Amino acid sequence: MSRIDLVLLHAPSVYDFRERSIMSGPVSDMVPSTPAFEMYPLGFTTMAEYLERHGYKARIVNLAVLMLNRPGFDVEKAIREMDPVAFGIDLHWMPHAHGSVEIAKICKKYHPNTPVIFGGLTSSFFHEELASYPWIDYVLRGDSTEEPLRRLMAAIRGHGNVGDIPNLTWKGPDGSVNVNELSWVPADMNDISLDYSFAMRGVIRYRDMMGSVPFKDWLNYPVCASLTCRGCTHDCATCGGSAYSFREHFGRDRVAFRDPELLVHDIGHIQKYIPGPIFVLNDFLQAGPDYIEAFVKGLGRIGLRNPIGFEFFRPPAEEFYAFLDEHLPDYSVEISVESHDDAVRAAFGKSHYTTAQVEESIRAALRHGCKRFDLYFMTGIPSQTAESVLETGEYVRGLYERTGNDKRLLPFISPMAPFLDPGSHVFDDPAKYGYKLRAHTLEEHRQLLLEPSWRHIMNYESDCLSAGDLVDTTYQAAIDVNRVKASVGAIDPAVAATTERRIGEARVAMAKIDDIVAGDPALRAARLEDFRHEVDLLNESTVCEKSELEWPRQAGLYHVVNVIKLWFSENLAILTRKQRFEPSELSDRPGGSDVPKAGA
Ligand code: B12
Ligand code: SF4
Repeated sequence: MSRIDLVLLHAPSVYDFRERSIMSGPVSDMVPSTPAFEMYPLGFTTMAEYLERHGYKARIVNLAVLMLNRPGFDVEKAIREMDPVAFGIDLHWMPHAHGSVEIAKICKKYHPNTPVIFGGLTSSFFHEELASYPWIDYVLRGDSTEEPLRRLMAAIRGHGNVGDIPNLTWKGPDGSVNVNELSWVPADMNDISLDYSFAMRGVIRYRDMMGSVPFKDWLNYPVCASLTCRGCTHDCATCGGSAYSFREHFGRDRVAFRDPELLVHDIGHIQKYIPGPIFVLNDFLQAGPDYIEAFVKGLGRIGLRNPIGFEFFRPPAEEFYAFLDEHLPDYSVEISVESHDDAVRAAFGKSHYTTAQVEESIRAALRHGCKRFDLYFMTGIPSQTAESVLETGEYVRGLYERTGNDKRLLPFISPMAPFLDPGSHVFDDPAKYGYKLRAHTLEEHRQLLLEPSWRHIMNYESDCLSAGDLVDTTYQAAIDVNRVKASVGAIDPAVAATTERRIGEARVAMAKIDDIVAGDPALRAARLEDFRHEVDLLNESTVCEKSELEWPRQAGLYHVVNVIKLWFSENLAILTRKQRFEPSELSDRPGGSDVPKAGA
């Protein structure tokens, strides 16, 4: 049996979240994850696939999902029993600042000589601080690390010198931190593959259903993502993935697109195995008319049956929706408009469209077969006041009236939380945007994540909206939007009533936590502990019911047959030793010396 080269570990936001009383609030309500932020970056799949293509064995272990789904799951034991050549841990999103570093400590505790590699956008921003921790040996910077990672794995195997690897920050034998040039910034995304059958093969190889799923409820709601590009043409002030952030911190001055034919192929591949909705991330309209035509016609050509959803960074025009309607039987749209107020949206960095244009676009989409239109509002934006947030409910009521109370329209509101993105305009120059930062370094953010409620965890305060007002007005606006949706029949009245009750309870809990924090510090831990069970019950689906985000889906015989085919081919490969993997639960111990040659 051969040894695994790289185990990619995804940590929960806070490592020991199962033992702590933390009222995370609505921070993850708009994404499929729970507040543990258990979803791993899409890049885990592209890196693992790339390594395998070049002769290395890689495995994804989603520790966060295992901790959520198996209450008795022992993280230390699982890591102790692994024995890869190297560990890779993502710190892509800032909310993983605590969990990722704690997992690195455990890796080093049981495997002091095994290299620990970090990567992701947040790692790229805090690379020197990360590499100065004793538990982290390497940080790969930038948005495209597949090839630098391959070279690093080769160097770890003794082929090549770490000093020559682009984008690498590394610790020398004397503990010094060395920073190589950030020069690996591919102009396109064509040399990688977002292949979901890789994750499914992992399930078959390791007989481990749970360890590689993207998020907790994925088996019930198998939504898949497809990535159009890396980088962004827009420059929103609070976004750590804006044109500015990519240029200043991640070495990219042009967006890297995936060829539309390859994207169509990726989606065709998903449809073969998975019945769930497919979400096309990053607005493909950024790529221009030829790309748009090739992509949409390509989807029509493969006869796409899965529901497909698109994220747009500006409201499309009527002809475009008509074009989508002509080629796609089941499409949905989402736009983050942030605020109904044009001035607030402009302060956010989205001055390139108006509310009136958004409304026109919604009506056009609904006229042309759009199955569902999700509209996102946000609180905590530069210049946004409490009054402005509280106008949202009324605005949504009027919007429904102007669109014939169409139930396919679904607005949501949530806070910009828990953090302002590192590397965004607002993080780099908070005063200019009317913010005060409560944390600057990674270590300061790690400590904030242990605070007892999202009000205390947040790394910023706006001059226009105090932390207390942000919490209160967000909850109130969420109640208002929820009531409007129920009144037009866009959501079930029972679901709306549950949401309203939960928001009410969340408000009471937040006030109680503030009370505990303001009280005797000696009693704080015990009083929070008494409160833990209640807090845990309030931590999911606060400002809306999670299922409201879900699009319908259906598994057919076609998918079952293809999964069975995959099962047979993968097992046949194992039996004929084309690929040799240990089908144990989480034990990757090597059983012999048939380690493959590093592809260098
Ligand atoms: C698509 C997207 C999502 C998708 C994620 C899909 C997925 N599973 O990856 C969804 C919509 C679910 C999402 C959710 C969130 N997102 Co988001 N998202 C984006 C977006 C629009 C594009 C990301 C992208 O292009 N990724 C592609 C590249 C960069 O990443 P990748 O291929 O996955 O990974 C490569 C590198 O990052 C690196 N890498 C990553 N991990 C590792 C690990 C190792 C060991 C190594 C070596 C390398 C490495 O190498 C990979 C391969 O080359 C960006 C904005 C932007 N323009 O970038 C925001 C962005 C990344 N998201 C952001 C945030 C804050 C979030 C949320 C925390 C928001 C929230 N509060 O709910 C959640 C977290 C979800 C979770 N973990 O549960 C911020 C991050 C800022 C920061 N530094 O923290 C961004 C920058 C902007 C924003 N505010 O939306 N997001
Ligand atoms: S918020 Fe969206 S549109 Fe704006 S810069 Fe970030 S990724 Fe681009």
